Amino acid sequence: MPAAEMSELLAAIAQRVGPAGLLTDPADTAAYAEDWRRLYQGRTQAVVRPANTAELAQVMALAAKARIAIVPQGGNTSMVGGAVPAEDGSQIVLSLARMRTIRAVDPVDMTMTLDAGVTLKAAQDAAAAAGCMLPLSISSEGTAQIGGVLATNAGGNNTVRYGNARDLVLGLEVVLADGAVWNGLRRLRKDNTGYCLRQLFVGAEGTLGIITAAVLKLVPRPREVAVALCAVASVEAALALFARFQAHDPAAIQAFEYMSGPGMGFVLRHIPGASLPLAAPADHYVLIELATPRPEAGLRASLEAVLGQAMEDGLVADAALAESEAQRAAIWRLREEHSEAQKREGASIKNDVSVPVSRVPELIARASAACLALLPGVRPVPFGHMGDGNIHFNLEQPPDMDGAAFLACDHEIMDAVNAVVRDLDGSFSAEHGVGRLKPYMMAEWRGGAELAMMQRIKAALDPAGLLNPGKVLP
Ligand code: 2HG
Ligand code: ZN
Repeated sequence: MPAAEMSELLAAIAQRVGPAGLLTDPADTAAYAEDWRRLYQGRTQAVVRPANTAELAQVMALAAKARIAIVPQGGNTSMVGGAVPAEDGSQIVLSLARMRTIRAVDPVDMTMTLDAGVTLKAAQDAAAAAGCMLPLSISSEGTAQIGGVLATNAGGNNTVRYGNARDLVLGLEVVLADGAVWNGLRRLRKDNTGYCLRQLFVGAEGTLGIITAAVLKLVPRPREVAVALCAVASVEAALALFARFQAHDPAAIQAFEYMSGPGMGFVLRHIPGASLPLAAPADHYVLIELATPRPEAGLRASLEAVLGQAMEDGLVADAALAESEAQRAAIWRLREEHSEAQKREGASIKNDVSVPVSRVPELIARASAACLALLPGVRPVPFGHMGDGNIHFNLEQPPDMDGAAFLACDHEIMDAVNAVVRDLDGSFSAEHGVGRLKPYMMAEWRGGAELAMMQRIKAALDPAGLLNPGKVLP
């Protein structure tokens, strides 16, 4: 777009959103143009930060008229470059960060209605203050915002029990590519009135419309929570332990997370204050969280019983049970700091993949062998949500290799892992989405009728291709 037209557009936008709503100084916009992993250094002439849906809708109408592309952005925690603008400076970033009102929490309906820019942590806290729980938990929840969490259909630690973000959405408010506002903020448990439009926008990564507010389902707040960190004999032992907890009391399992020895080692090395509450480091770990809203359920005794038997049977070598909220948080921190610790260790290639739960051991064994054959010295760091089959099969650079040279192998490594995933009936993206990193995989994995339907939906809702171009679709 010629400079004169761009400054005319920005002046019109400034009129609608005021000085607090528009950043154009490169010093202010730089942070919005780079992703958390630093895979992409984009450039943008403006970051627009509307204060409410009405302002945002006006911005979208102006952008549509000027035919300028919009990149919606929440907490900018994408692992696949889903919220970065292109390098050529042709796209405007639309930040939802100023839209952070919690509109209502209703403990009878068990719902909350909130703006897209509320962080997931703030939403969880508001639900807890009303005696409920928002059962979505991800490592980046302090920064990630509801709009992004929904646009990417985030999964996280509690999927094993409550499903993904998609399963928690009752209603949405969405601003469309032309600036029209769809108010679908219904909070009904039953509503069969035609196509389920809200689910189109969940997981579309901002390519079909901008989510500006949502109604989310809440669940009863747990009365008892029991957490343990275990050293387990192998990935197979971790799976066997999961099966035992399922047989014992499946409704109590709230999280079942796997971690490897190398991943835990990075956390202990790089994260200040992290310490292992076990006698000795191990090659494999499991974090189990049980929770229930039922009174006097005796979860702690359940945990001890299952783990005690598993120790006798040689599945578990050692276990630490949290005795306090502080200990529970410290155990969770060992898991949640995995990404940060891996980043501090060096360059990494991520594979956010899923397979049927029963095939997780095979995934880890075969993908490790495939990557080591391709690049001797590479360090597999598998971890993640074993209870739902989503493993972050990440690779850390060989210690003596240049980081950039390692990252240049990303397609080769991802393709090798994906070949195993495909063989195990899995998916190449379990919870992080497709973003800018993986559209090239779409034709192979979702080609034919499926991709054609996606392209027709995109063309219907965003005919000019102005919403988050270059993401999701090849
Ligand atoms: C997690 O489960 C996140 O902690 C990030 O999904 C995973 O860094 C990763 O690959
Ligand atoms: Zn994850």
